[in-house]
Amino acid sequence: MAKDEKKKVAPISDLTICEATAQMLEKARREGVETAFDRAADMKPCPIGAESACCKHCFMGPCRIGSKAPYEKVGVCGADIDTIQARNFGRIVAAGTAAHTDHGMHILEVFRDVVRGKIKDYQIKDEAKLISLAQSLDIAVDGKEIKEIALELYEVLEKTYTQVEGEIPMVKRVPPKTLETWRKLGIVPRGAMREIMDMIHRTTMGVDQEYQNILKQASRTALVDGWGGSMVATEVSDILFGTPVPVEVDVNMGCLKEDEVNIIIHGHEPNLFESMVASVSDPALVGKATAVGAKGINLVGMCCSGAEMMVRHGIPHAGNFMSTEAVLVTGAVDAMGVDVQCIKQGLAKVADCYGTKLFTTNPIARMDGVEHIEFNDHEPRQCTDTIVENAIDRYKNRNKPIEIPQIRNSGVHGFSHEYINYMLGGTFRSSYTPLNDNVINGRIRGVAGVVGCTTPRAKQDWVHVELVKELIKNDVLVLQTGCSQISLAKAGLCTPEAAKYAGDGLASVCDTVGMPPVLGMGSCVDNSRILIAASEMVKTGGLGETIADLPAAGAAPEWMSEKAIAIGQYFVASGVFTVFGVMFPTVKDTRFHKMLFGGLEEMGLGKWGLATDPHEMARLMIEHIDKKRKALGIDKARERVLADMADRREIAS
Ligand code: NFS
Ligand code: SF4
Repeated sequence: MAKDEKKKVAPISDLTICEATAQMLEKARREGVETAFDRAADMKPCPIGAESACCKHCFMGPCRIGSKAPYEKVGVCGADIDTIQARNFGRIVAAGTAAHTDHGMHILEVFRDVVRGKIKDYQIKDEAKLISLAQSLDIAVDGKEIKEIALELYEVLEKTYTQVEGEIPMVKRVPPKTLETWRKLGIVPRGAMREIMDMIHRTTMGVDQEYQNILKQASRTALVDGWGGSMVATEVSDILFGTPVPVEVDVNMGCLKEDEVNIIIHGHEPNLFESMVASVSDPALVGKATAVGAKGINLVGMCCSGAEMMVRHGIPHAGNFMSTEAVLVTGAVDAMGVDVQCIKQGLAKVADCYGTKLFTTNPIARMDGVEHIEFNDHEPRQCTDTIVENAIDRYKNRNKPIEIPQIRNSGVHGFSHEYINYMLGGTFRSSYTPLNDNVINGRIRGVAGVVGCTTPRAKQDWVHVELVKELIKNDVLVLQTGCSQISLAKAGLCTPEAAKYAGDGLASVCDTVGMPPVLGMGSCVDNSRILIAASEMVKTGGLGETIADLPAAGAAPEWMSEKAIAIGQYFVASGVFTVFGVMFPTVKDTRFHKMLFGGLEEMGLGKWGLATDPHEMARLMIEHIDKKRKALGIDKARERVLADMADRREIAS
């Protein structure tokens, strides 16, 4: 696979700040192995598509109408730029929502079959969470057996997906005033299947041609993701596999071990990974590994299921989305098992070059030329044991030189919203009051969710890290999920010691509690934990009546997935100012763009922002947080803190 000489070759230092990934990209280049970084350099994004100024919803087109003001050009059917952008946006949201809700529905089915005793390989791990979730949904629990409560909970949660009329169950957790706004706007979700079907229907040729109305449905669809599909995925996964509590864990490629059988699970649904944990702990399989000379079996995660296993069980994590090909270049990965979402087809070729055994496992996600071992929740070990056997076989026959970047970064992860409650409130009076108090007194200026992907369209990890450094320096507490969390973990900011990079106020809170200034909460579906934390802050009092009142903001600095847009839109519809990096699929100055970037806020929701530079992104977020503090009348408290600091300096001089 010699590289085409004419291809543009960017210096690796422009592509990533992840040293391990950079080292592997050098090696890949030496060995003529191509990755997404190379393909991105070779593929200029289509400028019309990038601005969402084209439509292929029927075959009188496809129509490219371009983005020239005053936007008079229309499609063959007459659709204008606002209709076309809104329809494209609605479909992106529907796709992202479908991914999260299909995942959630699958986990819920596993839960049902565990409760009914049909699946024996998993059990209910967190009964306390099961009971508190049931109570939060008004299910009576007194005098009932766990099984009975669990079945009732299943019946209620299933409505999240299948209900055709009414409101999804989790709206009970939404602050009343926020819910009132949604009701007024007619965007309370009915059920995921209904909303996604509606979204796809109304965006076909010749249906909804009013951008405001299309956007309303996009919000409704996104909300059924955040407060529906994703939230159920998180809550039920916690009940089945355990609710995260802080755990010290290592990330980066140095987690691979040259003298052990290395297995990576990469994907999104935790059940495959949970079964793999059981497989690699099986003495019979460990015996087989040692019999071929390995010291043991080393299981490592990547991407989102990896992030979930990291926060739940302290399983090491090798890297985020833009490192999934690079990690194979080590030659040390004996097998990689994948399930759904964010699995590059390019992995197949790289795995082939290094003799890594790559397996697809999910019936909806096969890959051309890649061996498929179907994962069945009723006999999960069949699949994961086979992957282990194959990995051992590959270890025995390793015939490629191995180069593992010796970089490991340790940090503390696993801050569920329940744990934040306990951590700040103490065992006996666990509540969000201390968090709110610290926001009100100005030690914590505000809260930011920094989440999302990495992409070859931005220098990997750089935008995440620069943004978060600036936020914490300005006393903004950062909550993290997904690939972003791994970027910060690699930068060493997920340790309590990282409080030294925070401003005085945030640092003092971190020191008192012993927490990092950056709290890792898990995978992308675990963004629902951030929604619940926001909801708790509103309910605790003192910070306004809706999520939109909170001094809070969100960001996905290096996003690339449709899922990220769905997440962004549910944060915006929940009232949060959400800034994306890289690019945004709209034409600036169109009515649709203005509605996303401002109009929605006037309706009582949040709004979008765009900034490619991390410092500009931080500025926008902090400005918004300060605006909210002012509206709450707590900006003066912060000035007092600054005056105290000045006083101290005076005393010192
Ligand atoms: Ni989220 Fe997870 Fe990563 Fe982006 Fe992909 S792994 S679901 S989509 S790339 S954060
Ligand atoms: Fe063109 Fe209209 Fe068909 Fe879209 S729906 S491809 S704008 S004719």
